[in-house]
Amino acid sequence: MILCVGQSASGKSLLLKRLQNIEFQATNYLDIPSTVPTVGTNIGFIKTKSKTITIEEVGGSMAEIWHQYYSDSQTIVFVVDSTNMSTIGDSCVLLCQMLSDTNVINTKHILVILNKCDKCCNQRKDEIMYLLMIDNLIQSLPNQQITVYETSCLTGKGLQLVYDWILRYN
Ligand SMILES: Nc1nc2c(ncn2[C@@H]2O[C@H](COP(=O)(O)OP(=O)(O)OP(=O)(O)O)[C@@H](O)[C@H]2O)c(=O)[nH]1
Ligand SMILES: [Mg+2]
Repeated sequence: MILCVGQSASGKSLLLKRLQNIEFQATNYLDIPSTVPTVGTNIGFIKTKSKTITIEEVGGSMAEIWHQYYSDSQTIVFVVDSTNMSTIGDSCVLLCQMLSDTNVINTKHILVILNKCDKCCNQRKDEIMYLLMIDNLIQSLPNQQITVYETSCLTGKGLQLVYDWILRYN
């Protein structure tokens, strides 16, 4: 099972919808499926020719109980709204808390998604990574493989990479 966490409105529910409907080659989706804030959890299934992978989102408003789901997850996807500078500090704290949880220390593969890269903004990927202290985390956690991708669930950018990562490690 993949656990998908991240702050409210970072784009987890839309990501789940996109991953279940594989048309990543699209440079621009025509549709933007509606989402509502997830209260509790939201489960999706990614079907491939050989297997079905379960992905479980736990809403951002449930951050205090994310830790209850860590031990059941094979991999974790942490979604960040990379365009919201007012929440990036909180995302950093939540990411550090998650990575220091005893049940996550054995989770080898973690994917950090810098979402909403379609939005007009001046921040560059390395600046967001600096604010999230990603390089420090990677150095301090040599037994875990932390991957970072930029995505847009609006245009589809980066979703193929996410999909390939999920298939590789689940
Ligand atoms: N511009 C842009 N908007 C996005 C993107 N991904 C999601 N959104 C929008 O962001 C809003 C919140 O998306 P959700 O997927 O509901 O966010 P969430 O992380 O599931 O939020 P919670 O369930 O409350 O934790 C919605 O209006 C989405 O359409 C993106 O890549 N780009
Ligand atoms: Mg949601």
